[in-house]
Amino acid sequence: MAILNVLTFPDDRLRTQAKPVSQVDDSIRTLVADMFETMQAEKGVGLAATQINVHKQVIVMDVSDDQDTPLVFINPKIDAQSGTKINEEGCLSVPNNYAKVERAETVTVTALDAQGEQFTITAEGLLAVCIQHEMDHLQGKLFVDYLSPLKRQRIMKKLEKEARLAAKA
Ligand code: K1U
Ligand code: ZN
Repeated sequence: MAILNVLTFPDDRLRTQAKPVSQVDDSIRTLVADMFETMQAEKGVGLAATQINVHKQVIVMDVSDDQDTPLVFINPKIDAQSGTKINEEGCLSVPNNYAKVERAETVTVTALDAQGEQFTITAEGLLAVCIQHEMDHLQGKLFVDYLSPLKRQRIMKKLEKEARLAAKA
């Protein structure tokens, strides 16, 4: 297993559209294992393959308190959604920045698991937020895209400055 580098906003590679997985094989299961290790090392509750510069429709997630309920979504599709709710969001690709984003309150998603088996889940709360956030990543979209241009620009300048300082150190 390996801890992989997480791309940081405004890296253009985060804007790549992920392609569907044609076969869930051992190379995908290795990717999934590496993504879980990376997510846990970065103390996140979700991770999309886009964030580690792999442009395949693969998401890992664990929103449980004890981090003992791993979920894998391959080629996810939203079948239904209802309601709206505003939640505070963060992102491992936009470190140390949080903002309120409006999303569907409940979503029903169909995807493949790590064995290639199809499953359907209806989610609400943090799981619903996280599913929508990670599915956005696969489309090259970030939570900062829901903010005003001014707020987005401020976050971008701050992260660019931090990256410059880190490169000098
Ligand atoms: O996509 C990512 O970068 C992971 C992201 C998922 C997410 C969590 C909550 C709302 C939207 C998206 C994170 O893991 S953010 C950091 C985090 O650890 C966290 C945030 C909220 C609750 C619990 C944990
Ligand atoms: Zn994110």
